[in-house]
Amino acid sequence: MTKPFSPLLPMAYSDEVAAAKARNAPIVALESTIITHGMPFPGNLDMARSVEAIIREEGAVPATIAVIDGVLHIGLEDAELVALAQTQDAMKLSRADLAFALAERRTGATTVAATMIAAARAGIRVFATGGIGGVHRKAEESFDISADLDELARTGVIVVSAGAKAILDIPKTLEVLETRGVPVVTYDSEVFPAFWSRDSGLKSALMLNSPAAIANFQRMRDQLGVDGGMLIANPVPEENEIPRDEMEIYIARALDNAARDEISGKAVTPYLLDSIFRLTDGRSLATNIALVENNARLAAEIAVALI
Ligand code: PSU
Ligand code: MN
Repeated sequence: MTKPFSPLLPMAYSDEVAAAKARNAPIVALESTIITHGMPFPGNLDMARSVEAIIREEGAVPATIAVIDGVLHIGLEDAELVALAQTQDAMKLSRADLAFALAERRTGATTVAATMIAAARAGIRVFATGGIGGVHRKAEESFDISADLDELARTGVIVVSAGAKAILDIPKTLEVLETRGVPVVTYDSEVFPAFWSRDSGLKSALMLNSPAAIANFQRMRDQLGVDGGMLIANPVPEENEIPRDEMEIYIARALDNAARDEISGKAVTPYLLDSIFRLTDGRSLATNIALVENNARLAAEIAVALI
């Protein structure tokens, strides 16, 4: 681990990321909430390791981001990854509380929003995740809209995801992204994907089919002075998908369970993912891992194309 980046900001690079920065090599940021709150152990650790390996295979360097004992880590050593994957009480950090965890010397995992903030601070422009948070179903009653959407509007990081999680209201999520001026680019498909399924039933607004074209689009945004992030929606590979009709049955049941258990706030997304994991006998987890791996590969290709 290298020395903190600034005496005031407790931020530390892994050796691998520090070396990559020194030689200006492509780096891909990875979030950690998916490890601590998105998947059970040991599948979460397998996923975290295989995603890092895929990024290296593609010629880029992985930077898994997390807060450990009040230090913002940009890249984790393997022992740190192993420990984080088994941590029971990590905070789930977003824009509101990332600095809180640092100030109070806590341990926490970063969501899409917090990972974007950390990546931008570390000069990393590409980030791979599973699915972003968004507008929840019945948001008109609960007001539950993920801070991920606002972050995409304001922070200049390219986020590669498998679309929006199908537990959300996808049409409303896309409306908010459009309102906030976030480009949503579907990779190599005419339809916007729905995480476990390739087709959300919605047409994609923008489509590009090569990492070079995505890099080129980003360069043009930079030239224009249009800041903020963009969302790349990368459909899960066909052999790993669970079709939408089938997923809807599990999602409806998971939502019923959440309502019965009066789940709210930060607990909603982890609760629903866990509930769906049980309802599908673990099949949703295999799909989840496959789509994150697929996103890591594309993100690495984009990072390489951007150099
Ligand atoms: N995608 C997954 N599993 C997850 C998440 C995304 O496959 O656990 C996490 C991400 O960190 C995302 C967060 O930023 O869920 C959204 O949470 P919320 O809806 O509370 O903003
Ligand atoms: Mn929420």
